[in-house]
This record gives sequence, C-alpha cells and structure tokens, in this order.
Amino acid sequence: MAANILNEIAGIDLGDERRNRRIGRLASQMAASPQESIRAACKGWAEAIAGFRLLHNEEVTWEKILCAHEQATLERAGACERILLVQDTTELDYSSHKSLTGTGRLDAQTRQGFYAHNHLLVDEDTGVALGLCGSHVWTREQETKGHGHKQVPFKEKESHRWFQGYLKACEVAQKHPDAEVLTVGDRESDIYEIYAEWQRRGQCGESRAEVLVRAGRDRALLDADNNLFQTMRAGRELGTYQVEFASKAQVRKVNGSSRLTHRLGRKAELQVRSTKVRLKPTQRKHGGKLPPVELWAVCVLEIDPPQGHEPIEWFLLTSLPAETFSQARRIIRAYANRWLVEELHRILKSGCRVEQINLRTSAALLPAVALYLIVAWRILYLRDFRRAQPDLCCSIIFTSAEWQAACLIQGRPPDTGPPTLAQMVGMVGKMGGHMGRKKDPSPGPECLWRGMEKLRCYVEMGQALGRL
Ligand SMILES: [Mn+2]
Repeated sequence: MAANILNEIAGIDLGDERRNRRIGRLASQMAASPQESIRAACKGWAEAIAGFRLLHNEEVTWEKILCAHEQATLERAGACERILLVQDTTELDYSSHKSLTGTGRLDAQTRQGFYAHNHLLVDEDTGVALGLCGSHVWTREQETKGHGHKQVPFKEKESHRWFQGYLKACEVAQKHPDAEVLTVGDRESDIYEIYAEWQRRGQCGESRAEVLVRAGRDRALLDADNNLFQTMRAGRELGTYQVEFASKAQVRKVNGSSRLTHRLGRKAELQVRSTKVRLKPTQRKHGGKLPPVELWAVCVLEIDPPQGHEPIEWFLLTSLPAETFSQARRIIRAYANRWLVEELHRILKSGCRVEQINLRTSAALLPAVALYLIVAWRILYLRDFRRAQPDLCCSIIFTSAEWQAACLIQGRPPDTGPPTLAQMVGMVGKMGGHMGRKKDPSPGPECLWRGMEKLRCYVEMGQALGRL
C-alpha cells in the first residue's frame, strides 16, 4: 500500500526517459511543499525552469498523469472487498488570471475557469481513500440550460459525466471480480439512465457496479399512489440511531431556489425507513424508451427536531438491498464516505492552492493541477491510512531523511529506528500545529499540509548541517 509519490506516476510514458524522471522530481517537490508556488517548491532557479519547461511540453497532459496514478490506485484497490467509487465535480476558478488562455465560463459569464469531475476510489470497510480513478476536465462553451436544454441528447449533456463515472465503476468491478463495487454520488447524479444501465447489465450477465445516490427529484412511481418522497417517508420503519451534528451554515433548496440557512448543532435521533420502489422512466426526446427500474429507497428522518428548525431528512436510492436495519445502516455509512471527495477538492484548493498557480496557458496549467490532485489525495491518504494501519513502518510513505529529521526535531532518540506510521503522522501533524493531546482527534489535513512544509525545511537544514 505504499504511497511514495514516485510510485504514483511510475507508469507514465512521456516519450522520453528524462522527461519521465523529471516529472517524478517535480511531483516529489510539489508533495514536499504542497502550499508553495511551483517556483518556491522547486529548489532553485534551474530546477524551476526545468519544471516549467516540462509542464509546457505537449507530451505532458492531464490525462497521462492521472492515468498513471489510476494504475497505482487500482492496485491498492486489489486488496479490498468492498470498493466505493465516489464521484463529484468541482470548479477551478481562474477569473483573476486575466492572461490565462483556454478557460471557459463558470456559472456566470464573468467567472472563468474549468470544471473537473473526479472519481475517488475508497475502501468501504476502512473509509480510506485509495486514489483517483478517472478524472475529466472541461470548459463550458455556452449555457444550454433553459435554452432548448431538452433538445440536447443525453450523451452531449454535461450530466452525461455521471453516467460515464458509472461505466468506470463497472470497469473496476470487472477488474476486481471478487470485490463489490458501489458508485456514490450526490443529488446531481440522480439520473435515470444509470439505473437503466445497471438493470441492463444485470439482465445480460455483464459485470456491473451497484449504485447509491441521494435522490434529487421527486420522481413518479409505478404502482403507487404517491410520488417518491412521500412513499419513502411512509416506508417500513427499521430502527433509529443517534448522530451528533456540528452547527453550520448550509445552502438548502427551499421551494426550488437555493437559500442560505443555519443548522443548529445538536444530537439528533434519526429514524431509518426503507421501501422498494418502481420508478417511472424518464422520457427523453432522443434515444429509445427507457424501461422501469426497481430500486431500494432508504429514508433517514429526524425525530423531534428543535423548535423552529427543519428536521434532517435524507432520501437515498440504491440498487443494493435495504430490507433490514443493518443493510440500511451500511448504505447510510457508505453514503457518508462521499464527503471524502469534497475534502479532496478542499485540499486541492485551500491546501495546494491550485487556483493561485500562475501559468499563461491551460495546456501548461492543467498538468500542474493534475499533479496537485495526486498530492492532495496523498494528504487525505496520510490522514486516514494511519488510522487503518497505525503500526506499519512509516518508511512506506516517508523517506529516511524525512523521518530522521522529524525524530531529530521532536527529540526522539535516533537509534530507535523508523517510527510507525501513526507516530510519524503525529509528528508531522504537530509541526503543523496539531496539539496532539490524548483527547484530540487525529491531525486533520490543514495540520498535515502545514507540517509537511516545515518538515521539508527541517530536511534541508539537516542535510546542510550534515546531520542527515
Ligand atoms: Mn456535487
């Protein structure tokens, strides 16, 4: 399960051995200094120039970089029994970079940038993110929504990316026939064609991934009096459980329009209900008629919400059985792992600061962002993998100079050998400001990316003093 950054792009072919080595160097420098600019992350002027030259080379692309990482991700997934493919889209905003070419409009004409749709593989049993498995970046030409959006065939719509994500999950299922693969997506991925494809594959005996989405529309049902949401609320009661929520501001859809609301922090009692539903097919202008599909619906409802606050209510649709309380709880837990892809995107933007990269062309910028995507995933992996495998030797992820420098700084006797992964991540977290008291949770991504930055300085100083 090694996650040395060099392993992640070991399979890359940039048409030249020197280029392959150079990209490894650049990736290592970015991983050691996630927050710095590329110029500062490269040691010295000559290195920086070589790095920029590489990013401008036309052989170096977003696809090639992430394709190499995908191989490493799939290898890690080989050890898992249950794999989640979590997909989500993020926008990369370069509105303030007026000289950058190749961008497209974001949600408003005045905002410019890219959209990136990422598939993150997660080990369902440990909740550890295994890496990216497919990633698609695009620019938006013009807005079709509202202006004859219904005339556009599904294949040409932006929402088709979710369907492609499902096909990718089916590929993973084919590669790992002993594992159960489940795609997870938010309300945007509530798309009928995915359910129809899942059903078709089952009927034809093709390998397929299971589906889990948060229901986004109140669909009409076959053989039922009510629509989907009402039917779900009246589903069979399976049991209750408690969750503690932190207070937060959140955007909620109220009567079709987005509104900023405040969620009160509280210990909530949640009731779980489930029911089988037969969905009425979506009608499209283009393509053939879609068949009805039967899915399980899991509804989570808050009992006795505080006065004046809306109850927490989640509607999940899944191809997995949800007949019993434990099956339904598993589905809810699996859905909670969707949060990891949001965290990945936050690390990419707040930790690796990719929206601050100053390059003039998207052809040079996008490969840099692709490398930072791997760096961002690795921070997430460091945080969670140590929880799953605390006693492993840290040298599977850190170089000997890194752990030696950390031991020196923390006053750990150098002759005790490499620390465990949990100890090493704890030390890096401390460098980044983590308090590390007994009751504290383990270091979060902020502490880790700040800690890595410091660790790199310590390594350089240690090497300069001849101590490492
Ligand atoms: Mn989303």
